Amino acid sequence: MQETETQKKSAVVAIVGRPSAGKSTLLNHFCGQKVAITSPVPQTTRNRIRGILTTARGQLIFIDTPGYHKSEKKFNLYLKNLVEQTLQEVDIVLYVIDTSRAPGEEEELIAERVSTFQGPILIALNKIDIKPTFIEQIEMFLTLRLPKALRFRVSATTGEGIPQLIQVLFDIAPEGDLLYPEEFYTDQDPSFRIAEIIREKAVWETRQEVPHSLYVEISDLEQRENGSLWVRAFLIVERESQKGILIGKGGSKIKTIRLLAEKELVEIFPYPVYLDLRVKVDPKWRQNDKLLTKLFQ
Ligand SMILES: Nc1nc2c(ncn2[C@@H]2O[C@H](COP(=O)(O)OP(=O)(O)OP(=O)(O)O)[C@@H](O)[C@H]2O)c(=O)[nH]1
Ligand SMILES: [Mg+2]
Repeated sequence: MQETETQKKSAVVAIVGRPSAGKSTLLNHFCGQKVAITSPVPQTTRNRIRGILTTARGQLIFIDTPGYHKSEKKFNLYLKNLVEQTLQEVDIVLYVIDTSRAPGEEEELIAERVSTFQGPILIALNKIDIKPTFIEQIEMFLTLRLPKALRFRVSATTGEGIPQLIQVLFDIAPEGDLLYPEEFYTDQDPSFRIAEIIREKAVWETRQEVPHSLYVEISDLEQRENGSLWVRAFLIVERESQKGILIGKGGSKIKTIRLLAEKELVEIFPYPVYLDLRVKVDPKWRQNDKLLTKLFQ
């Protein structure tokens, strides 16, 4: 039956999976906007990022989560806890699997956790554009672990298979009112988005150990008379050597990060954003419970 005006669908969908499975890329594709930052470095996402898709059928609210990673380190436990919390709060689980990697111990763990979810579970077999593929092995693994979950072969990069997945998400979503206004595609506040974009540029511009040791803090935000936004942000790393990498020779690296971030922010905000970036060292930030609680929500 065709849904009428009074039978809109509305569901909250958790996007879960291993680090680098393509969860955030998929979220961005669903929303048609860059809502979450992405990178080839595992554990890029550290927060629950909401992205909203509104169509004539209703509204899907996706919650992107940090990659489910097997580790007992404090930092990882915080991220894992966010996934656990999200699984308690949603109507549907979308479990994303990278078909270019063999399912290992970590996939076993997450499949086991997902299998305890009481509601509908859909599986996105992602990165089908990459060859060779482990898809047959993964299909066998899922037949054993999650036999009832519907599977979709998709590519978050090319968009292949995504319309079919969205259609089924709406099919199984409960009826309900829209939770956000139609024009919303995320609920993030501007300072979080700015911090994330700065972090993304820094992750792409540095490798080695810098990305995992970095967080970004916005210290000042000022709307100028000409309408532009001036932002001071600190990039905080754990070691002096990392500070040196981020600053680069004669300040060249931090300048590149600033220019790349400013260029992207112009596309998101209806006014120019000027960044004043500073680099600081805090050797123990990943041990600081108060800070971790504030940062990772
Ligand atoms: N070829 C290909 N690459 C993809 C696809 N989806 C994601 N990627 C790439 O995989 C890498 C990880 O993507 P993310 O979206 O950041 O992965 P994630 O699951 O959010 O990772 P975490 O936040 O670290 O858990 C990036 O380099 C993406 O460009 C896909 O369908 N095909
Ligand atoms: Mg991510």
